[in-house]
Amino acid sequence: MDVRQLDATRGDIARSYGEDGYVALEGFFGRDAIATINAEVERFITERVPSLPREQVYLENRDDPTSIKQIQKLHEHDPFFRALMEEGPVRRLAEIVLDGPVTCRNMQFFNKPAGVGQPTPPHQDGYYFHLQPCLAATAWLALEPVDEETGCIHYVRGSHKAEGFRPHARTGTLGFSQGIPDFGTADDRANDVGFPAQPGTMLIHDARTIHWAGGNRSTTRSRRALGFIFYSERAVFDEASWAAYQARLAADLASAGKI
Ligand SMILES: O=C(O)CCC(=O)C(=O)O
Repeated sequence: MDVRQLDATRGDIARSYGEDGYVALEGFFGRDAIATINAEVERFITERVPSLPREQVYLENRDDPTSIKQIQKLHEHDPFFRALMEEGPVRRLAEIVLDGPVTCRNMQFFNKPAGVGQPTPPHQDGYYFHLQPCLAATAWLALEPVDEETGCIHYVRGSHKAEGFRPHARTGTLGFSQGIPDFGTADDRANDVGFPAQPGTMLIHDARTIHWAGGNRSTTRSRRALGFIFYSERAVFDEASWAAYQARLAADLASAGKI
C-alpha cells in the first residue's frame, strides 16, 4: 500500500485498531517489494551482522551463527532499513493508529529458525517501553508464509483496554525477557485470535495488546518477519530507566552464556 491508499482508508484502520487493539493489512507490501526486502535482509546478515555488538544479535544456538532469532536496530545500521522505517507507508500507518507524529524507536528482524525457533511468551510491549503515557505501536511484517506450525502471531482482542499492565515476570526466553505468568485466563482464551500470514501482510498492535506466538515446529521452514516500533511524540520516554534495565539484562544474559 502506498501513503495515498492508507490515507484513503485511515478512518477504518483507526476504528478497527481502537476497537481490537490491532489491525491486519494483507498485501501491505507486494511481491516485488518483499523480494527486495528479503534480499536486503540477506545482505545485512552477510555484511553487517558479523560486526554488530552481541547484545544486538540473538542466536537460538550460540554455537550456530546461522540460527539468528533477532537483530536489533536495523534502521540505525543501514540506509535501506532506515528509509523503510522512516520514509514510507509503515511510518504513515503508525501515525494513523497513534493519531499524530511518531518517533522511530526500533526496527527488529524476528526469525524462528526451522526446528529450533522458540515460542514468543505472552507479553505487552509497553511493559518494556518505559513510556508515559503508554502511546506506542508495533508493526510486524511477514517476510515469508507464516502459520500455526511455524509460529504465527496471536493477539488477545481488546486486551489493550484494560487498566495498566498485567503482571510480568522474567522468562528464560532470549529476546523476550518479560512474560505474563498468569496468561491463559478464560478471557484470554475467549479473545485469542491467530494471524497466519502471507509475505507482505502487515500487522500492527497497540503497546498494551497482549500477544504471543508458538515455536517453530517445522523442520524445513523458517519464520522471518520485521518489527517496527514507533512511539507517539506525545509520550515521554524514560531513557535512564530503560538503559539501566538493558544493562542489567545484557549482564545477566552474558553471565548465563546466552549471548
Ligand atoms: O515475532 C514474534 O514472534 C514476536 C513479535 C513481537 O512480540 C512484537 O513484534 O512485539
